[in-house]
Amino acid sequence: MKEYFPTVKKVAYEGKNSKNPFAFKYYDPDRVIDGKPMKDHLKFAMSWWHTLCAGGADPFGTNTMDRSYGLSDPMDIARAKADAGFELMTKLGIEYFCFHDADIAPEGESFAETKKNFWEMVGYIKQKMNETGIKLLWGTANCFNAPRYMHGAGTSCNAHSFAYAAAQIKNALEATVELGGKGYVFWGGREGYETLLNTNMSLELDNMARLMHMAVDYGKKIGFDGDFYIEPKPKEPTKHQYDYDSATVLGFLRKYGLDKYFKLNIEANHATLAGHTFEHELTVARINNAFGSIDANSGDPNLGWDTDKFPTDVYSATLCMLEVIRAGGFTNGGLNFDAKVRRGSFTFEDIVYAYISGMDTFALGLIKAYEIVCDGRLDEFVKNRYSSYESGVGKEITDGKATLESLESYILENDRPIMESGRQEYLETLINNILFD
Ligand code: XUL
Ligand code: CO
Repeated sequence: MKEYFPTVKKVAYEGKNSKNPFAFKYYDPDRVIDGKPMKDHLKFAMSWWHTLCAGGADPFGTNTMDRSYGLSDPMDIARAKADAGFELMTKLGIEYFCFHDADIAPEGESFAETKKNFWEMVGYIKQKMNETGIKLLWGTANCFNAPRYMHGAGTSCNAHSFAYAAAQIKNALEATVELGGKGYVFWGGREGYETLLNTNMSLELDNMARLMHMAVDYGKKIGFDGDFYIEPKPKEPTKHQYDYDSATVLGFLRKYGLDKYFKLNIEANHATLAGHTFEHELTVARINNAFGSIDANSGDPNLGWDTDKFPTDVYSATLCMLEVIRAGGFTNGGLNFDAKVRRGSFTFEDIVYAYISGMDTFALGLIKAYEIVCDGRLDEFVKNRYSSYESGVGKEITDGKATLESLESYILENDRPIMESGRQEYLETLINNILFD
């Protein structure tokens, strides 16, 4: 079989002093941390779309990368993508992948033909999964690219577009079950509005919830036993997206009775676009029992859009992994590199370098996050900071026994509180000491 990454052999862990660019410096898959191998803490996944389909085009320029794999027939290209993807995952030791329906098979002249192409490729991929042991993390339907979704999919003003999205989701969900996936993602890139002047927000949100309920019902019917996820993002491509951030999504899920079926898929770059840190979005998900999965990538402080760059910021990865540890680790979720090489990094080797850098960044993040947990000073500080709630008036407040009257009596007796420092600078130094020792 043709090799797509001929210059790359199986990428191995060689340690931080290695100068081999095709080796891991920190990611040692079987190293046990906190009773679990690194690979099970991290559950890395390859994104089909960025890795095998995206050719480097941007609004001002065409593709810089060959993603036709030297072929012309669309189904041959689809099979070549699968071959290249499984070769890459095998060489990197990546055990999971994620896909949209449109990533794996070409659209046909009719929906029936699209469906035929899709299921042929599902069969092809299933065979490759059986050969390699590689698993599906989550599936999804691309309900944002085609012109039929110009006004949205689940939130479209056009019921025919809504129905088309439903038909796509039905098949994508069936394929997720067929391939043993434990996650199904809704990312609503076109679910929002450009102007309120032409928008019935109330109907659009009710309809989005209707579509999600249909997916939940159908998932039950066909034996989907994983988690549904919403992936929050505030904007891009639509000016205002309904799934703005974790908190907004949680409000939506609760309003429509979907919170027991859905968790969140948190993407770093989407957090940045919402004006939050990655760890903020993860914390909001965790404290609401909605932590599900992660799309790892990074934005750029100088750019206001979704750059989907491979993550290299160890500080951010550490704070992310600290949240993952606090959440008790991944169950059905994992860490999907929703990231692409830069337009100028057009060779196949660049894809390998990109994944190695992302995997090493999160491996180091995991190592350092666990050191922070073992060091204990951070958690101890936070615990002490709130110790006034463990007894006396604080305990009455948290036990729900205090009233405005009882607290007024307390203040009349005790008057002003004695304040203590938040010690932010001390804590920031503590983190740096652990990160850079
Ligand atoms: C777009 C994005 C998507 C979702 C899946 O910003 O993140 O790739 O992850 O549709
Ligand atoms: Co994403």
